[in-house]
Amino acid sequence: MTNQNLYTALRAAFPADLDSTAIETGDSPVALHYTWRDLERGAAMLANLLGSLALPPASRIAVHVDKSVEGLMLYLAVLRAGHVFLPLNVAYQHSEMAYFIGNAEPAVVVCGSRNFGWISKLAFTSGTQHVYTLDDDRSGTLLARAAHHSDEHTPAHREADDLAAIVYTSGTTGRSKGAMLTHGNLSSNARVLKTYWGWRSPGTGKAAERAGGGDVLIHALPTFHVHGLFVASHAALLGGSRTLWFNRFDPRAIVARLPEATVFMGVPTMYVRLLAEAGLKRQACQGMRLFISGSAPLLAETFRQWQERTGHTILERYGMSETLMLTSNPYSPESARRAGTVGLALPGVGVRVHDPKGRPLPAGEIGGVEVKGPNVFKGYWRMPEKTADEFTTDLWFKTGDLGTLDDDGYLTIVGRNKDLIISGGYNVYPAEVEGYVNEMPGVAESAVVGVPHPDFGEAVVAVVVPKAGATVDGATIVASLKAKIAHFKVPKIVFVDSDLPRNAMGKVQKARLRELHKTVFVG
Ligand code: MLC
Ligand code: AMP
Repeated sequence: MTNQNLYTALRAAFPADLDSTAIETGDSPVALHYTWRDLERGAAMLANLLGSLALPPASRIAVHVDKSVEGLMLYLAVLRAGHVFLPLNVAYQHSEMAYFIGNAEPAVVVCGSRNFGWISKLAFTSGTQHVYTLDDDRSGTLLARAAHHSDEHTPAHREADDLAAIVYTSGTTGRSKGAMLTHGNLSSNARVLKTYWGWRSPGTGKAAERAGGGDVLIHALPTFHVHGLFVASHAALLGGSRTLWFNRFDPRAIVARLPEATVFMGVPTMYVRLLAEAGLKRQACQGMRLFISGSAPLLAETFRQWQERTGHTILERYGMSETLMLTSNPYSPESARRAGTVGLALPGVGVRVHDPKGRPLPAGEIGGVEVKGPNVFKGYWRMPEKTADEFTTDLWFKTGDLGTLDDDGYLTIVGRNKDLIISGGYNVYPAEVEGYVNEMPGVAESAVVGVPHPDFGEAVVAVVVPKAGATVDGATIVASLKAKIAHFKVPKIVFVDSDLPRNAMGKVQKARLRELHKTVFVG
């Protein structure tokens, strides 16, 4: 049987000239050039280090590090060694990490050296045997240990159905769920996107030179979520393309490098911030062939402004951690990309819209978006009941998004039937934040909602009701929350009120709160 390990597919796409540049760093003090051979050797050494630990197959390797090329090599090494990559947003703090480590029981944890004290304590207490550090300046114990290992490694044999990664997505009720993604999920989606988005491999010889060489991707997304880790990295690796790599998103630095690139992927907030740069002009984008947006709704206004300023039409696509990419606006012709829609079902992916009773809805009607395909995950880690709840009886996955299909098959996402806020591409579950606010002294109850924000699309705000006789102060609540949870989840404003609007059943009317506060950021 052929080895279905995703690494073997990615490695097969490396260009023949292994000494050509695979990744050039855009924001390190000095530009670093990583060749394809460097990626291959670095990942081999790390895979051999993991091999030396004699871990059981499919051990979870939890990674809470700042973005770096070595972090990407670690991802490749985990695939190669046949273990399961578990990326964690570096903004997560103690209580969030305690849950992830307790739930996933990783065999290895890799964290930044500044977080080693508290994370190693959590990990060792939960039974993890190995904790390494990795910083974004190529320092840390992980690389020091890996340096003693061979730079040759044969990828572990894996079937398409074997686990490659677990990506935690927050739960509407209760705790986060780990979406289990297989080698087959990741490689099928990567192959489809490579073809659908017309990825250009560098190739060799005169024909390739005439065609202008291969794609150059600007990678400025975080690598702890599916957009940056899978969609962007796999596209470049499978395309054998050069990457201009940014550890942080700095719009000015990116505009300065656009003339050298051909593809950019970002969340809508990134497009809004790029538009605020005076240097973003048609000329800077002359060599670009594709701008892709996803992870959150792209405003039609941003779509149009981008067309006017750059002459390019953003291609919007739609996906989820559980399903990878589901739909995309067409690559060609550009005029077929429709603002406000997320495009057509990708090849091999089924998309349908059903009413709450599970009946199919005709074009133009709004209902729950359900999907099927080789990209759809295997289930939630150790949550078989939750997994079963999220699939229909005919095994379509219920995305929790509300949408409508038009006669041409274009999907428009109009809302969500899950209580979720998407702020700058990060998901925030109100119930989780409310749980922390409600525990604070003097708080009787609270409601957390998302309201329009010019930069983040949606911003988190909270309405807090004090206990009788108590006084609470918004700024104190914000400060206490910042000590406990990832800052992107913390409300940008906390309103204090005497009660919350409720319906006849006593349920908090979040729609009314959203309406009440909808202009706080957008005047
Ligand atoms: C940062 N902050 C945010 C925020 N990002 N607040 C709300 N929402 C956000 N998205 C806050 C920080 O907590 C911090 O607060 C302050 O802003 C400055 O932090 P920063 O790190 O300097 O922010 P910045 O670099 O400006 O980050 C903005 C951003 C980032 C847009 C570059 O949010 C980002 O990379 N977003 C992309 C997320 C992503 O990749 N999503 C894909 C998910 S996968 P304080 O209080 O500390 O000052 C998915 C599936 C799919 O959805 O379809 O792709
Ligand atoms: P995540 O849990 O981080 O994988 O986020 C997935 C969610 O992001 C989806 O269920 C959608 O609600 C949202 N999403 C992703 N892409 C888009 C898009 N292009 N337009 C609107 N919402 C999107």
